[in-house]
Amino acid sequence: MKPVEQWVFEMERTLRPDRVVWCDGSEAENARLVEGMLADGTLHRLHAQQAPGCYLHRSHPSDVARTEHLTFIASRNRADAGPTNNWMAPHEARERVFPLFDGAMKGRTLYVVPYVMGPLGSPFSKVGVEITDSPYVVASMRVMTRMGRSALDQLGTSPDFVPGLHSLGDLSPDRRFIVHFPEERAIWSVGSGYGGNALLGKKCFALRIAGALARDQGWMAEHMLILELELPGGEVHYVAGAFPSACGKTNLAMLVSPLEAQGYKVRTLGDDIAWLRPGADGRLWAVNPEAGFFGVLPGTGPRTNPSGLAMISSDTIFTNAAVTPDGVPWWEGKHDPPAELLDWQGRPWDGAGKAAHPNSRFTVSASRCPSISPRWQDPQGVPISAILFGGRRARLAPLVFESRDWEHGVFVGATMGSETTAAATGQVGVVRRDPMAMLPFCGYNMGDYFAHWLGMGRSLSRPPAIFHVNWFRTDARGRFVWPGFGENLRVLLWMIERVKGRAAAEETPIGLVPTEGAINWDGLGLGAAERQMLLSVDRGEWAAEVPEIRAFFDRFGERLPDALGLRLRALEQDLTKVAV
Ligand code: GTP
Ligand code: SPV
Ligand code: MN
Repeated sequence: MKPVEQWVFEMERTLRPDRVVWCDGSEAENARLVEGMLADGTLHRLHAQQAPGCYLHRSHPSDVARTEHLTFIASRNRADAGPTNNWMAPHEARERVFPLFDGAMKGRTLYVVPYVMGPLGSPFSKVGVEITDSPYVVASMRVMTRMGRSALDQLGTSPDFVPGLHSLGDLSPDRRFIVHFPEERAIWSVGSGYGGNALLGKKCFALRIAGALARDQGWMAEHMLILELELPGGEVHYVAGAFPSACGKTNLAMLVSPLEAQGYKVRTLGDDIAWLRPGADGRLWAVNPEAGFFGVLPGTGPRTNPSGLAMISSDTIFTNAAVTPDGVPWWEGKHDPPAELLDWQGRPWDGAGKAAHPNSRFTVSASRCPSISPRWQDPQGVPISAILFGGRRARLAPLVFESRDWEHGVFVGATMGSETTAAATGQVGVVRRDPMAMLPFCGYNMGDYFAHWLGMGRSLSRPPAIFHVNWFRTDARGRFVWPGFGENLRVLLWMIERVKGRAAAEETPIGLVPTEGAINWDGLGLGAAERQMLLSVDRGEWAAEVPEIRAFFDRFGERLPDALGLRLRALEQDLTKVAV
């Protein structure tokens, strides 16, 4: 028996399903699954002309987003999970969590879902196998990964796969656990059918488990978009960007250039996860391990994200969207609400509250993206010129600034703050530290993760420049000052000019901020006060941030790299220096 068969055989004994199906990823198999889900109400067919090949799924109302408080790292030593992760002793997981799988698939079908993360045949790709009792998860994994026969072929008789055990259980948050074993490279998830909790290739494997592998093997697994920027004359740059959940990765990756006629083009390689490695040329090379997009619906509209909107016009699974009685999906920001609408739970919408769930999402193949780059499946990846960190900050952070060098860039990433969003359950709009947008996704001690970042910089002779952006600054009336979306190109262009050593910048205590003349503001209709606000660095506000950063750093104790503590002291001194 192959190792994968052995594992499935063992799990069957615990799960006791009525049937076992090894998924081949074929069109016919998918059609069968969809038929079954239409019949039992897991899926609803959408409008044949206006949403061809599209389906609506309504998840359980208590299962609508990642649940970070129910997500655990089960390392032998608590310190290896670090202060920012929930830790569970492996024996406790066996005693508390594993019994929830006992008989969990009685009366259900067990699907074996083999999948590859990364382009097929790429030396950087990795195989995972998810066992699940959710046909919705199977259909989603087929879109989000290279799933089925090709994955089994790539695995062959090798034991080198990440096993992921998933059951819907009874969907109760009281019996919901998402547990990662970074030492054994395994995942258990029970009690949720939603997104990152259940599509185990995504955050569980490609970030938390892969991150631990990457630390050991000298590469990086990051919560990053990847985009391609073409300049007039054909020069091409690749940019990776880490923004926290629901903070703009998909939208930036699919940006439609307002300067297309002048030869500035943007293409998409990935919208959520990047695996990055040093190349023989001393540069950092990136691949997108995913094959699809699981993106935020609200805010996806003709002006904000026209490529995204076109991409999801067919062959898309909509989860927790609103819908017209005749089956056209709708969400806030798509266009004006139609006269009659059912909300995300299928109830007639009275116009109060949100019709679509704030974390409603689309699942669609990357190949449907009109702006997809011809290199998105390049087995070697693409060389990265610049890394962006970004948060959602109503105040404080300027539109953009550049770090002074790699080490300073790591400090900028490590000290990121961002307002929480609907992507995870809990309060929305509260500023929290979210280093490198990885707070919920780092599978080991984050102090060690910072050290790994510093070490990666030392292994690159031509490291990317590192920037910080903030599209979300608001005015006194609470409106976004910066137009965002397509206009973010102007910030990308300043960054690329910086990389090429041409654009002007001013030193500030936090890093290099564009001079006002270095950004192209033409046609944006922003007044002098607004431009000034977008580029200002308020020493007092930043000084107030320092104690919060220090308190965060202090949690890591000895595991915090000295360089970061020294950078914080230097920042504090700079901020308190009287300006001359
Ligand atoms: P995850 O998939 O959760 O990791 O999120 P993401 O980082 O891909 O976020 P996404 O691009 O889906 O954006 C989330 C929300 O922010 C959407 O409602 C967008 O409309 C909004 N958004 C994205 N970019 C901008 C921007 O430049 N300005 C403003 N004001 N809103 C934006
Ligand atoms: C995120 O929350 O960052 C997501 C959605 O990309 S999920 O796949 O649910 O994690
Ligand atoms: Mn994400």
